Amino acid sequence: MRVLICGVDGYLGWSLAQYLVARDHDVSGCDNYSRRDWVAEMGSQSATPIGRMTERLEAFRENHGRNLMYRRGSTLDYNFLWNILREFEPEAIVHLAEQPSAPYSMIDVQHATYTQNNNIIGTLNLLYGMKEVCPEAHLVKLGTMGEYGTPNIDIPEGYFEIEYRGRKDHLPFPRQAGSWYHQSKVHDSNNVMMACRVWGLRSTDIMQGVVFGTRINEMGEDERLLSRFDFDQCFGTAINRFCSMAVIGHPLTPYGKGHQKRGFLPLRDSVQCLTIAVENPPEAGECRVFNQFEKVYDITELAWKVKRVAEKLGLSVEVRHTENPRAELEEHYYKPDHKHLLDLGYKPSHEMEAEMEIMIKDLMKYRNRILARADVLIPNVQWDGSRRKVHFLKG
Ligand code: USQ
Repeated sequence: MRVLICGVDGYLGWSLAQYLVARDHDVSGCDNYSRRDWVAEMGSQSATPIGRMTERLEAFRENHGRNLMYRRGSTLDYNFLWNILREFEPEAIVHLAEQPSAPYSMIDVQHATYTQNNNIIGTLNLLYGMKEVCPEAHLVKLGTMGEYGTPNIDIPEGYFEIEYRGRKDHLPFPRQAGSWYHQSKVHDSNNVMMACRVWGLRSTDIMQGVVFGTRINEMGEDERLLSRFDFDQCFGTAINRFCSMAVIGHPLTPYGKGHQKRGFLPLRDSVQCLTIAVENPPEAGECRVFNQFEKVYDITELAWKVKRVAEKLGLSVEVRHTENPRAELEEHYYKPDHKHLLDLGYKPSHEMEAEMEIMIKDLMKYRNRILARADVLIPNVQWDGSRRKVHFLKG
């Protein structure tokens, strides 16, 4: 299948390109390197060294025996998008080209409007481009589990049956995001749903949980094929941050009471699930929703798992709760469904601890790169708009 990945230079995009090509798909990609700029703006860098795109493409060709067709450009540039859709004639488009950080979107009004403009307009351009150039293609759009928030009832996959004043319907489940970033994905979901309903496009909206991990098997031993791995307060996700902290002897930082629950999945499962979605397109006009995660965990439980695994590897690790910079429930009910991908053949790859062990061993090689930017680990982006560094909590 011909697959176009928008955002191919990112954490998921670069990994997915390799996973797809190993399964004999023709892969093309575009990116404008925003992720590199955002992380630099946070004063940080990827723990894994990331080469220039020309070096990455060369390594890709040498190791996978095929070219990754690449164009530099932004989804905000409609002419650019229109032209690459014409050039690549994709049968599936995986849209990962968005600003993915909740804290980054909460820094101030400029970062909030930047995030919503980038994400919502980029997606709208893509929907228009598909309508004009390749209306039969399948859009695999990366959303987030965070669109649903943390309601006090079970969360279905996108839609639910509702009875109201004696009548029944099948309707989108309410979305209650907790950051301008997550809210941008809610707006995207609404726009994608409308494009399917009104223009007959086909789409899979992926409500993805928190991803962690340093590698997928297809990267082999060539360091140039590794994906980026961020650990700063904005672009590092919880387990990735905890593992980075463990390798440099920094305390692990569950926020507040630390009983926030989220769905998590390793990088290798994320690319497996996205590929399953690509290979099983929905009917024209359908906007299908998949909840994509392996299992729900409590944040403190994860910090203690990282501590146990790291200590087995000879590291000495402390878990210390900090003030919570976010406005979120710290103890709550959380029971989302995640059946559709399992029904299509998703097989979770590893136990959590085994994946953490791989990560910590990988990160020990890059310990100095994390140490050099250790000051980005403690957050100072507060949900109330202030920029006060959080303190460790007592006891
Ligand atoms: N957390 C801590 N300590 C830390 C870092 C995070 O307790 O040092 C907590 C956060 O407060 C939050 C949870 O861990 O309750 C998850 O935080 P995160 O930074 O790992 O993930 P989040 O901000 O929710 O966003 C990430 C990705 C985003 C994706 C989302 C999926 O950055 O792109 O959409 O995970 S989900 O969380 O299911 O919405």
